[in-house]
Amino acid sequence: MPRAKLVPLQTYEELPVEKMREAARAFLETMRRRRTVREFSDRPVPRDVIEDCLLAAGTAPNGANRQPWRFVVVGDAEIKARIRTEAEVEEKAFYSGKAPKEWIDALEHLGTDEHKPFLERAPWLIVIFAESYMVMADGTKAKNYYVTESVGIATGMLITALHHAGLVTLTHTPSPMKFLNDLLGRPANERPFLILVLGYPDAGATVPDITKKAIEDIAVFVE
Ligand code: IYR
Repeated sequence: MPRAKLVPLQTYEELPVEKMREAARAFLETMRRRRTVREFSDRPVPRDVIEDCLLAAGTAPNGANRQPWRFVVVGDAEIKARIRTEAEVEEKAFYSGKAPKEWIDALEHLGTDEHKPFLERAPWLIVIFAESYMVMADGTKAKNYYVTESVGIATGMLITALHHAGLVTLTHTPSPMKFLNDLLGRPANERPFLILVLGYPDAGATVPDITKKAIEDIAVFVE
């Protein structure tokens, strides 16, 4: 059995408890300013910023360090338009009968509908794929582990990185999303996970009047 090669942990930085408190609180305030935005400006966002945010996402903990994600970053106007067209076909079906009434009712306060102009207007769409398995050089398949969890964590870190960089995002999940494989030429081992729309908010952008749960409603401490 090959033994693991372990090296000293050199990157960890401890904070004195007071600084820890300050850091936790400051980050909470930063995160509380994050809002999902549906009205995007068409102002360009430099590619190198996206690359750094993707590298930050790529530091995510994940199953067996397989890093089972693939980010397809679409800035091409024609491809964005095709994604919009196909997504709106799915969304129209969703909103006009496919989705159960209970689901439609749950979305009502968000003001969403089948029109997705942001898919064309935002400067970038990051189409996130989850690699269900790896294909080795000889064509054999190798299983990946905790794929959904891993890609979910990386996506959360990407959203956080983009927010930290002063950009806004929208997590968009047309259902079904299989058309994204064909449109973007992705192989069968990659499953579309979600579309992350990113850019600047449009002038006068509005957001739903919603709040986040309190600590006692999201956590239980067992001490
Ligand atoms: N995919 C649809 C519906 C939708 C579903 C959920 I759950 C949301 O939180 C928001 C929207 C759409 O994009 O409109």
